[in-house]
Amino acid sequence: MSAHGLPAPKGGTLTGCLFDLDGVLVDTAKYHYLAWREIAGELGFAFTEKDNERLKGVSRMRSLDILLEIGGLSMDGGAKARLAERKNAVYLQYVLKMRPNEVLPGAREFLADCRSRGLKVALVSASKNATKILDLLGLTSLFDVIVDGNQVAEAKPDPEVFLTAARALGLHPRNCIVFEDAEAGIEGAIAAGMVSVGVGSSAILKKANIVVAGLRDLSVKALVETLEHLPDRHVPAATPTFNSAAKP
Ligand code: B16
Ligand code: MG
Repeated sequence: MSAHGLPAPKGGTLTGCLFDLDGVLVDTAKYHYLAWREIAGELGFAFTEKDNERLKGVSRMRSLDILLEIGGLSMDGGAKARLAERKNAVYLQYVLKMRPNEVLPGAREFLADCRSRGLKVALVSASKNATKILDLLGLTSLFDVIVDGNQVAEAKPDPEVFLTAARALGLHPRNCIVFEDAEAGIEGAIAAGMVSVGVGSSAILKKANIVVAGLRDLSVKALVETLEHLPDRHVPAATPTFNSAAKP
Protein backbone atom coordinates (compact mmCIF):
# COMPACT_ATOMS: atom_id res chain seq x y z
CA MET A 1 0.00 0.00 0.00
CA SER A 2 1.46 3.37 -0.98
CA ALA A 3 1.24 6.49 1.15
CA HIS A 4 -2.03 7.57 -0.39
CA GLY A 5 -3.23 4.20 -1.57
CA LEU A 6 -6.15 2.14 -0.40
CA PRO A 7 -6.40 -1.66 -0.61
CA ALA A 8 -7.77 -3.04 -3.87
CA PRO A 9 -8.40 -6.57 -5.14
CA LYS A 10 -5.64 -8.87 -6.34
CA GLY A 11 -3.18 -7.39 -3.84
CA GLY A 12 -3.16 -4.13 -5.81
CA THR A 13 -3.57 -0.67 -4.41
CA LEU A 14 -6.39 1.63 -5.34
CA THR A 15 -4.85 4.96 -6.27
CA GLY A 16 -6.93 6.21 -9.19
CA CYS A 17 -10.65 6.70 -9.82
CA LEU A 18 -11.80 7.11 -13.44
CA PHE A 19 -15.26 8.60 -13.97
CA ASP A 20 -17.45 8.51 -17.02
CA LEU A 21 -19.46 11.72 -17.46
CA ASP A 22 -22.88 11.12 -18.96
CA GLY A 23 -24.92 8.83 -16.71
CA VAL A 24 -22.43 8.88 -13.82
CA LEU A 25 -21.90 12.55 -12.96
CA VAL A 26 -24.72 14.16 -14.95
CA ASP A 27 -27.71 13.12 -17.04
CA THR A 28 -26.90 14.55 -20.45
CA ALA A 29 -28.55 11.52 -22.09
CA LYS A 30 -31.88 13.39 -22.05
CA TYR A 31 -30.36 16.22 -24.09
CA HIS A 32 -28.66 13.80 -26.51
CA TYR A 33 -32.08 12.18 -26.92
CA LEU A 34 -33.90 15.44 -27.64
CA ALA A 35 -31.27 16.45 -30.19
CA TRP A 36 -31.21 13.07 -31.98
CA ARG A 37 -35.02 12.98 -31.97
CA GLU A 38 -35.07 16.35 -33.70
CA ILE A 39 -32.64 15.07 -36.36
CA ALA A 40 -34.71 11.89 -36.85
CA GLY A 41 -37.84 14.02 -37.21
CA GLU A 42 -36.15 16.11 -39.90
CA LEU A 43 -35.21 12.87 -41.68
CA GLY A 44 -38.80 11.64 -41.42
CA PHE A 45 -38.76 8.84 -38.85
CA ALA A 46 -39.51 8.39 -35.15
CA PHE A 47 -36.78 7.93 -32.56
CA THR A 48 -37.88 6.64 -29.16
CA GLU A 49 -36.35 6.78 -25.69
CA LYS A 50 -35.85 3.01 -25.96
CA ASP A 51 -33.84 3.58 -29.18
CA ASN A 52 -31.80 6.15 -27.30
CA GLU A 53 -30.52 3.46 -24.90
CA ARG A 54 -28.37 2.16 -27.76
CA LEU A 55 -26.60 5.50 -28.03
CA LYS A 56 -25.43 5.74 -24.43
CA GLY A 57 -21.66 5.73 -24.07
CA VAL A 58 -20.93 5.47 -27.80
CA SER A 59 -19.30 8.19 -29.89
CA ARG A 60 -21.22 10.86 -31.81
CA MET A 61 -20.49 9.28 -35.23
CA ARG A 62 -21.35 5.79 -34.02
CA SER A 63 -24.57 7.23 -32.56
CA LEU A 64 -25.42 8.67 -35.98
CA ASP A 65 -24.79 5.31 -37.64
CA ILE A 66 -27.19 3.66 -35.17
CA LEU A 67 -29.77 6.40 -35.74
CA LEU A 68 -29.59 5.94 -39.51
CA GLU A 69 -29.86 2.18 -39.10
CA ILE A 70 -33.05 2.68 -37.03
CA GLY A 71 -34.44 4.94 -39.78
CA GLY A 72 -33.36 2.51 -42.53
CA LEU A 73 -31.27 5.22 -44.20
CA SER A 74 -27.75 5.37 -45.56
CA MET A 75 -25.75 8.41 -46.65
CA ASP A 76 -22.26 9.42 -47.65
CA GLY A 77 -19.56 10.66 -45.31
CA GLY A 78 -20.06 14.35 -46.10
CA ALA A 79 -23.80 14.21 -45.41
CA LYS A 80 -23.14 12.31 -42.18
CA ALA A 81 -20.59 14.88 -41.03
CA ARG A 82 -23.08 17.69 -41.63
CA LEU A 83 -25.82 15.86 -39.74
CA ALA A 84 -23.51 15.15 -36.79
CA GLU A 85 -22.56 18.81 -36.70
CA ARG A 86 -26.20 19.85 -36.78
CA LYS A 87 -27.08 17.40 -33.99
CA ASN A 88 -24.29 18.85 -31.88
CA ALA A 89 -25.55 22.39 -32.44
CA VAL A 90 -29.03 21.36 -31.22
CA TYR A 91 -27.49 19.45 -28.28
CA LEU A 92 -25.41 22.47 -27.27
CA GLN A 93 -28.53 24.63 -27.06
CA TYR A 94 -29.59 22.41 -24.15
CA VAL A 95 -26.13 21.89 -22.67
CA LEU A 96 -25.25 25.56 -22.50
CA LYS A 97 -28.20 26.09 -20.15
CA MET A 98 -26.87 23.51 -17.67
CA ARG A 99 -26.12 24.65 -14.14
CA PRO A 100 -24.29 23.09 -11.15
CA ASN A 101 -27.57 21.81 -9.67
CA GLU A 102 -27.73 19.27 -12.53
CA VAL A 103 -24.83 17.26 -11.11
CA LEU A 104 -26.33 13.88 -10.18
CA PRO A 105 -27.01 13.34 -6.44
CA GLY A 106 -23.89 12.43 -4.49
CA ALA A 107 -21.50 12.81 -7.43
CA ARG A 108 -19.81 16.02 -6.33
CA GLU A 109 -19.46 14.68 -2.77
CA PHE A 110 -18.02 11.37 -3.98
CA LEU A 111 -15.41 13.15 -6.14
CA ALA A 112 -14.46 15.31 -3.15
CA ASP A 113 -14.27 12.19 -0.95
CA CYS A 114 -11.81 10.61 -3.43
CA ARG A 115 -9.62 13.69 -3.41
CA SER A 116 -9.64 14.09 0.35
CA ARG A 117 -8.33 10.51 0.63
CA GLY A 118 -5.47 11.26 -1.74
CA LEU A 119 -6.87 9.32 -4.69
CA LYS A 120 -6.19 10.63 -8.19
CA VAL A 121 -9.30 11.48 -10.18
CA ALA A 122 -9.78 11.35 -13.97
CA LEU A 123 -12.63 11.90 -16.39
CA VAL A 124 -13.00 9.23 -19.07
CA SER A 125 -15.75 10.34 -21.44
CA ALA A 126 -16.59 9.70 -25.09
CA SER A 127 -17.98 13.22 -25.34
CA LYS A 128 -16.21 15.96 -27.26
CA ASN A 129 -18.15 18.47 -25.14
CA ALA A 130 -16.88 17.13 -21.81
CA THR A 131 -14.70 20.09 -20.72
CA LYS A 132 -17.51 22.53 -21.49
CA ILE A 133 -19.97 20.46 -19.43
CA LEU A 134 -17.57 20.12 -16.47
CA ASP A 135 -17.07 23.90 -16.47
CA LEU A 136 -20.82 24.58 -16.56
CA LEU A 137 -21.33 22.16 -13.66
CA GLY A 138 -18.46 23.62 -11.64
CA LEU A 139 -16.67 20.25 -11.48
CA THR A 140 -13.44 20.93 -13.39
CA SER A 141 -11.26 21.60 -10.34
CA LEU A 142 -12.09 18.15 -8.93
CA PHE A 143 -10.20 16.37 -11.73
CA ASP A 144 -6.48 15.73 -12.03
CA VAL A 145 -6.83 14.56 -15.62
CA ILE A 146 -9.53 14.87 -18.28
CA VAL A 147 -9.60 12.45 -21.20
CA ASP A 148 -12.51 12.89 -23.61
CA GLY A 149 -13.61 12.17 -27.14
CA ASN A 150 -11.15 14.72 -28.54
CA GLN A 151 -8.14 12.75 -27.33
CA VAL A 152 -8.88 9.16 -28.26
CA ALA A 153 -9.23 7.45 -31.60
CA GLU A 154 -11.13 4.38 -30.45
CA ALA A 155 -14.49 4.56 -28.70
CA LYS A 156 -15.55 2.38 -25.75
CA PRO A 157 -15.60 -0.68 -25.48
CA ASP A 158 -12.03 -0.13 -26.64
CA PRO A 159 -9.88 0.43 -23.52
CA GLU A 160 -8.01 3.41 -25.01
CA VAL A 161 -9.75 6.14 -22.98
CA PHE A 162 -9.11 4.29 -19.69
CA LEU A 163 -5.49 3.45 -20.46
CA THR A 164 -4.82 7.00 -21.63
CA ALA A 165 -6.19 8.32 -18.33
CA ALA A 166 -4.13 5.84 -16.26
CA ARG A 167 -1.00 6.84 -18.15
CA ALA A 168 -1.73 10.56 -17.67
CA LEU A 169 -2.19 9.96 -13.93
CA GLY A 170 1.05 7.94 -13.86
CA LEU A 171 -0.78 4.87 -12.54
CA HIS A 172 -0.84 1.22 -13.52
CA PRO A 173 -4.30 0.10 -14.74
CA ARG A 174 -4.58 -2.44 -11.93
CA ASN A 175 -4.51 0.43 -9.43
CA CYS A 176 -7.45 2.18 -11.11
CA ILE A 177 -11.19 1.74 -10.74
CA VAL A 178 -13.72 2.81 -13.37
CA PHE A 179 -17.21 4.23 -12.72
CA GLU A 180 -19.44 3.67 -15.74
CA ASP A 181 -23.14 3.62 -16.61
CA ALA A 182 -22.82 1.94 -20.03
CA GLU A 183 -22.17 -1.69 -20.86
CA ALA A 184 -19.61 -0.59 -23.46
CA GLY A 185 -17.77 1.31 -20.71
CA ILE A 186 -17.67 -1.67 -18.35
CA GLU A 187 -16.35 -3.82 -21.21
CA GLY A 188 -13.69 -1.20 -21.88
CA ALA A 189 -12.68 -1.20 -18.21
CA ILE A 190 -12.34 -4.99 -18.26
CA ALA A 191 -10.26 -4.79 -21.43
CA ALA A 192 -8.04 -2.22 -19.66
CA GLY A 193 -7.53 -4.64 -16.76
CA MET A 194 -9.36 -2.38 -14.31
CA VAL A 195 -12.03 -3.13 -11.73
CA SER A 196 -15.31 -1.35 -12.28
CA VAL A 197 -18.33 0.09 -10.53
CA GLY A 198 -21.46 0.02 -12.65
CA VAL A 199 -23.70 3.02 -11.99
CA GLY A 200 -27.27 2.10 -12.87
CA SER A 201 -29.09 -1.18 -13.28
CA SER A 202 -27.45 -4.46 -12.26
CA ALA A 203 -29.57 -6.19 -14.92
CA ILE A 204 -27.70 -4.21 -17.60
CA LEU A 205 -24.29 -3.80 -15.95
CA LYS A 206 -23.80 -7.52 -15.28
CA LYS A 207 -20.07 -7.47 -15.98
CA ALA A 208 -19.24 -4.75 -13.43
CA ASN A 209 -17.52 -5.85 -10.20
CA ILE A 210 -19.90 -3.74 -8.10
CA VAL A 211 -23.17 -2.04 -9.10
CA VAL A 212 -24.81 0.94 -7.40
CA ALA A 213 -27.91 2.88 -8.43
CA GLY A 214 -26.03 6.17 -8.09
CA LEU A 215 -22.95 7.65 -6.46
CA ARG A 216 -25.07 8.88 -3.55
CA ASP A 217 -25.29 5.22 -2.49
CA LEU A 218 -21.52 4.92 -2.13
CA SER A 219 -18.65 6.33 -0.06
CA VAL A 220 -14.97 5.69 -0.69
CA LYS A 221 -14.79 3.89 2.67
CA ALA A 222 -17.62 1.52 1.70
CA LEU A 223 -16.10 1.00 -1.73
CA VAL A 224 -12.73 0.00 -0.30
CA GLU A 225 -14.36 -2.41 2.16
CA THR A 226 -16.28 -4.01 -0.71
CA LEU A 227 -13.16 -4.27 -2.86
CA GLU A 228 -11.31 -6.05 -0.07
CA HIS A 229 -13.96 -8.76 -0.04
CA LEU A 230 -14.36 -9.23 -3.78
CA PRO A 231 -13.66 -12.82 -4.75
CA ASP A 232 -10.75 -13.20 -7.18
CA ARG A 233 -13.08 -14.40 -9.90
CA HIS A 234 -14.57 -10.89 -10.08
CA VAL A 235 -11.23 -9.35 -10.89
CA PRO A 236 -10.86 -8.64 -14.62
CA ALA A 237 -8.61 -11.20 -16.22
CA ALA A 238 -7.80 -9.17 -19.32
CA THR A 239 -4.30 -7.84 -19.77
CA PRO A 240 -4.04 -4.33 -21.18
CA THR A 241 -2.52 -4.19 -24.62
CA PHE A 242 -2.31 -0.41 -25.03
CA ASN A 243 1.47 -0.13 -25.07
CA SER A 244 1.69 3.37 -23.64
CA ALA A 245 0.01 2.33 -20.36
CA ALA A 246 1.89 3.34 -17.22
CA LYS A 247 4.20 0.82 -15.64
CA PRO A 248 3.56 -0.21 -12.02
P1 B16 B 1 -20.65 14.22 -27.87
P2 B16 B 1 -19.99 9.50 -21.83
C1 B16 B 1 -21.12 9.94 -24.21
O1 B16 B 1 -20.72 10.43 -22.96
C2 B16 B 1 -22.63 9.76 -24.26
O2 B16 B 1 -23.02 8.76 -23.33
C3 B16 B 1 -23.04 9.34 -25.64
O3 B16 B 1 -24.45 9.20 -25.69
C4 B16 B 1 -22.56 10.38 -26.65
O4 B16 B 1 -22.87 9.97 -27.96
C5 B16 B 1 -21.04 10.54 -26.52
O5 B16 B 1 -20.72 10.92 -25.18
C6 B16 B 1 -20.49 11.59 -27.45
O6 B16 B 1 -20.92 12.87 -27.03
O7 B16 B 1 -21.60 14.24 -29.02
O8 B16 B 1 -20.91 15.30 -26.85
O9 B16 B 1 -19.22 14.20 -28.32
O10 B16 B 1 -21.06 8.61 -21.30
O11 B16 B 1 -18.84 8.76 -22.46
O12 B16 B 1 -19.53 10.54 -20.83
MG1 MG C 1 -21.93 7.27 -19.76
